[in-house]
Amino acid sequence: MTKTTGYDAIIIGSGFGGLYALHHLRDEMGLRVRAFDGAGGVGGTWWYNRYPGARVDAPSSPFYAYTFSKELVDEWTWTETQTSQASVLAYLEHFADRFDLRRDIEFETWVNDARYDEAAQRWTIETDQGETASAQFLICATGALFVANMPDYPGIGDFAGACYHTGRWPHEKVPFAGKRVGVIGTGSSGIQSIPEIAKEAEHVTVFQRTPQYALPARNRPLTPEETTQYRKDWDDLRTSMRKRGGWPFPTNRRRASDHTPEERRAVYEELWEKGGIHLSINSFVGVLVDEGLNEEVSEFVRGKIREIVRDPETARKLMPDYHFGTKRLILDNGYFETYNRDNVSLVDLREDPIEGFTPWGVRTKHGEHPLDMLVLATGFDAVSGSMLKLNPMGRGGVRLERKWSGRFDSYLGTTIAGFPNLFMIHGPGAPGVFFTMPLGGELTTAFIADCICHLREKDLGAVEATEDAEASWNREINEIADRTLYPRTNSWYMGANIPGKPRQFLGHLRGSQYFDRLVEVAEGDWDGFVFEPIRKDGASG
Ligand code: NA7
Repeated sequence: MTKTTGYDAIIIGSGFGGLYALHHLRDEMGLRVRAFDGAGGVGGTWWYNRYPGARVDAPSSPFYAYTFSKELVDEWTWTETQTSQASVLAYLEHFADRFDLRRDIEFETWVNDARYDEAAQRWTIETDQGETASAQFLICATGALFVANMPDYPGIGDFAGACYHTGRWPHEKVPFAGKRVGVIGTGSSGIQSIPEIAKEAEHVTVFQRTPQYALPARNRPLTPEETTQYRKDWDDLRTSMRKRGGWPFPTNRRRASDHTPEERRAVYEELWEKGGIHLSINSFVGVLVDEGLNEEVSEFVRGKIREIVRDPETARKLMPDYHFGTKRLILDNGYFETYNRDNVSLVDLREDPIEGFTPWGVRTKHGEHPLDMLVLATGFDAVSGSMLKLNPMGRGGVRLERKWSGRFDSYLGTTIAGFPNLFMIHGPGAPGVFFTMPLGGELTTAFIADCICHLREKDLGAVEATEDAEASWNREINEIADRTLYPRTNSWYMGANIPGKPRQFLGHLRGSQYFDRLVEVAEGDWDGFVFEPIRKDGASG
């Protein structure tokens, strides 16, 4: 019989969220904690997403980092304004070593199953290493962008060349020299990797389904003065991030109607030159709400694409036609310029769809595209995908895939009715990518920790969200999203990138308000939750 090891908490995943949860629950709370990760090292998404050109595409160095430890801020030096994947991974490795986390993480160990035992008020997991473990609490830090979306083109397996998904990139360097490379997908991963691949490959053919807005990242080295300054101001910056949706600096409160079209144009120009996400968050109030204003910014970016791309036919194919900012905003390093190279061509899949694959290339409606290598930059089954891959079994033997067959219900984005003592970090209904994720993970963990303390102090065995709380949470996040232009676009925020996935806004757009709410619930009467006493017949605790 397999031996089952008992813990207070089991954490699945060792990315930003899982590593912090392990540190906090183990070192700050003194719980017995074990973490499991299928990967060979820490990093989560950053362990897998190693494609050429991979960088943080949100407010980056030094803010895409843990905020809680001033010592950590002081001892780690970021080198560029837009952090590379290698730097993020090195940082997470440093974090794991600094807080001695690796000894409690089992790498290369997939959690194949997780079941709740109602009598024991505990979760039991089984791994692909034949191990079983149980714990009162199951913390799912399984990643918002983890399950790779593999395009289901019939016959794709007929292609005989190498084929890589950007989210599952090999650890060894992939040589492109002398190769004809096809890239399917123009989200962040495609747009970041295409310029890098084009520098080396003989030819790159980009297969584009949706043209995208991308803003120049204007990546540059961080100066020693900037580093000294942010370290000095860290406490204030941290407070500011918490108050401003994860972004530390005040954003402009200008109203578009107070300015002439020429003045507005000058603002867009200035922010375009500044680079990064400024054009999106710092131009005028309401860019993601007001359709007319959004169209003005959209047209400004289209104009920039027309200016950059020399071939008018290629520029035409690159014109985005959705509302600016309603798909994940992309920060690029020479993406549009890449189309001026002789070795890059663009296939617009809307006019020229893929019809089949041969051992030596792709066949579209209008022609053959001989290829040696395929890069699938086709994204992820985002936010809900990793939880459904785990597919835990909750109360009454109900699997999550049954519960979530029509809608990804959660309460506060962290708990699910019918799944007692289970917590998610960045689950559906949480801000996730709409708030700087490392800080979001810290704040979510604080809520989970408060909940665990409450159970311990009151001698309770289990906590569970109610279905009513889930229903009102669902209404609340949709009401917020419906006031914006986001739901009008087919994006992974809406689940629209995966055939058959229920359509639902998967995030919470007001991160600061969301974290206020978590504090309110924890400091109040745990509104929306029911607690069970420790069952005398069980083995909780
Ligand atoms: P994204 O942003 O989901 O982009 C995936 C891209 O792949 C996007 O252009 C998709 O087109 C395209 N796609 C997906 N499936 C297909 C098929 N079947 N055929 C053709 N094209 C397809 O994923 P990324 O990895 O780039 O970025 C994910 C996040 O990681 C990003 O937001 C950052 O936060 C980091 P679509 O637009 O759906 O028409």
